Amino acid sequence: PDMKAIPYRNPAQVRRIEQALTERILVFDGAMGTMIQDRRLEDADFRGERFASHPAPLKGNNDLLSLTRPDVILDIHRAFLAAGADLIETNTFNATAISQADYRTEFLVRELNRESAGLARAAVDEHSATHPGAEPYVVGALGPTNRTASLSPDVNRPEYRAVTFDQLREAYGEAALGLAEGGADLLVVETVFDTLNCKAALFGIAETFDALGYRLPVIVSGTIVDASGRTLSGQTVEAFWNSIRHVRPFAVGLNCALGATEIRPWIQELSRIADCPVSLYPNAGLPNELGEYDDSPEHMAQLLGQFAEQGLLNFVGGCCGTTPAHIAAIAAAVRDKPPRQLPSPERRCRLAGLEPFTFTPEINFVNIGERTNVTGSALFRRLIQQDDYPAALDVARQQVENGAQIIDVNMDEGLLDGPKAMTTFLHLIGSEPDIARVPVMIDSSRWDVIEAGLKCLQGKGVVNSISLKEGEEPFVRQARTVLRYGAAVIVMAFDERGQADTLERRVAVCRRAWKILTEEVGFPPEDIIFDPNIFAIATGIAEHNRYAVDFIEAIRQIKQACPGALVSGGLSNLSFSFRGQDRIREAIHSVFLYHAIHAGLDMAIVNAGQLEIYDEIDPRLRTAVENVVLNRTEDATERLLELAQEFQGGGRQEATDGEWRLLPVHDRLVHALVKGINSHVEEDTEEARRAAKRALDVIEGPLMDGMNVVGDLFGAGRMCLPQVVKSARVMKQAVAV
Ligand code: THG
Repeated sequence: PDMKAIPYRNPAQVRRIEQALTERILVFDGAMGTMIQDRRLEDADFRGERFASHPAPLKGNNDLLSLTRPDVILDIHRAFLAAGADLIETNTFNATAISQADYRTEFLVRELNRESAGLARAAVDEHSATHPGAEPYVVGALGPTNRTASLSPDVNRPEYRAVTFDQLREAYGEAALGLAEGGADLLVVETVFDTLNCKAALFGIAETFDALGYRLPVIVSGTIVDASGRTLSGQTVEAFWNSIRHVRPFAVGLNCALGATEIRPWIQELSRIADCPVSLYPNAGLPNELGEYDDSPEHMAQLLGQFAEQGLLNFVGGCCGTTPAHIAAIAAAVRDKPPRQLPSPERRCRLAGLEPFTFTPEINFVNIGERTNVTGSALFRRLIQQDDYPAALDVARQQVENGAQIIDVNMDEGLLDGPKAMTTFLHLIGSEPDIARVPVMIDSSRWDVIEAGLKCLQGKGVVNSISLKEGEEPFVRQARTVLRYGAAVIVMAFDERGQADTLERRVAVCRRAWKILTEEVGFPPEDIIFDPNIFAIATGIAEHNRYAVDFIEAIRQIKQACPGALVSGGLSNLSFSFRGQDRIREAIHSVFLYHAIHAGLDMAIVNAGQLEIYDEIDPRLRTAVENVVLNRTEDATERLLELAQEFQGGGRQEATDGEWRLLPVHDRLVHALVKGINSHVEEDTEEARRAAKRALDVIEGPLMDGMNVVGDLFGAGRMCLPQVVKSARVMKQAVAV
């Protein structure tokens, strides 16, 4: 079930925290890691007696100190409580099976979390006993692990991942269980550098709450790593928020990486959009050459005090390099400042790739690229069957270049291993920032393929589709799962009796699905997208003549009957009877869209490169098509067939290589490096080499020039890490030549 459906373990305590948040800014503690470092502990401290003969080095396994030097951890908690922290974090930043594997201590994970929560609990209870009226809380810390689910650690194998969604989900579930058992009051998934890791964490935590029968408030805290304002895996702040808001976190925030100075624009952004409390605990500045943090308590307190003044904060604290002195100064600086007021953003379908995509009223129609579909494109099918993934990726890239705002991916071909093909393709897309920019629609009639796809999406995508075809039970189960993965969903107008093909059935089936989703599952209405079936018209069968008009009228009625929901359709289905006659097909699509958008159609799966403008269709053709689409005359189909003879063969070409191919070779190489395009790099490099005296001149000339541009753009925040990784891949290829 949806997280909200499970009760809090301690509802009265949660209400007290919520009340406090309306009155003041709550203060987090400072850094655990750098405080431990200052104690200069030796391997023997980490081992204690219990792990004296452990077969691997243990120095640096800070989380283990909760078992072997609990006195050190307790002292740090006490110091932060004395400094005025309202919330202290457990010493569990690396206490997941994935991170503990470095020390071969995975078997300790549950105990580490339980004991660390217990230590923090003891410190908090001791503090409350001596400070009447104070009620500090224990926040169970869940770090990012040392692996990333959306990026390949190997530039030569962009489809490879060092960790899977399921491994992360299990590891976080186990850690959360230990934290809950040890008495944590809240949890924080922190220092999120890869939102897919975070989504897996939130999934695993939700499963643990299911098993426990209660939940704890969960805070999610991301980390922005560079001047481009993106996470390590390339998402913007708003895309990050869109990708995790399905769990309705208790608070969302930023921590680590940057100091308060550099983080200002990004916390402003988050504060503007998040409809839950906002937290911030930055480092004490950026690390210096020695890896130390230099911002003084006064400096940090002054800046964070300003942020508070501007109404940006609900929680504040410190990350790496912050000491009890920093926390005391910060607590003093925010003490009398009012907490941030929560905004009430409009309810909208908010998706994300690396960038956010919101269905706003200003966007009256959204293109979903249909070409990355093995059943819908002979070319794409051949490329996937032949394992030519680079060329298959170009199909996706072209869709985006041609204006697709979302891309539909379908691997439903009998001879393919669907889950594997979906996973490989989505991993590859993940390494292409100019494609991964947009949200993905996972198109399959197989649930295992859909679920495999969901495990690859860092952003917020769309499941295409679920329906009442097999009855309510699987429908509800699948909808709950989609919600837990954090995707929007297309619901086909399909029930136990089959596909709805009349106006009445289309509306009735959607209305029934809508009631189940909103009342039983708790699915946000704005994330429900109905597809009332676009069927082929002009087939010669009289019953098919009403399909388009009925669809258009169904849009109006569905939007009335299901407030908040969106409507979509697979546009190219409509013109199947004119296969091969692209000009006619485009005219049919364009006329249909003109009327359907007017009736409220929000989006459609289309060939993004082939959308004719309504006003530019030859008027004779347009009238003939309109008669067919709107079913205005008995002989409309025949008339159009006649006209088709005349207009046939006028389809337009899809875009090919850009004009950059006409540039001199130096500029082509620079362009390829900056854009991360490897399609011509080998021949261009060879051409440059032939013109140069030595191969080294090519490296020191055009290639370094290109990388310098990349460096400048990155420094200026105009490129993000995944783009730079692509440039590096092209560079490597060129140097190899
Ligand atoms: N609703 C939803 N999802 C869908 C559909 C829908 N997904 C699949 C499909 N219908 C939408 N996608 C396409 C993709 C391509 C074509 C039609 C629908 C198409 N392809 C050319 C053809 O068959 O003539 C292929 C030509 C080629 O090989 O290049 O028309 O309705 N929710």
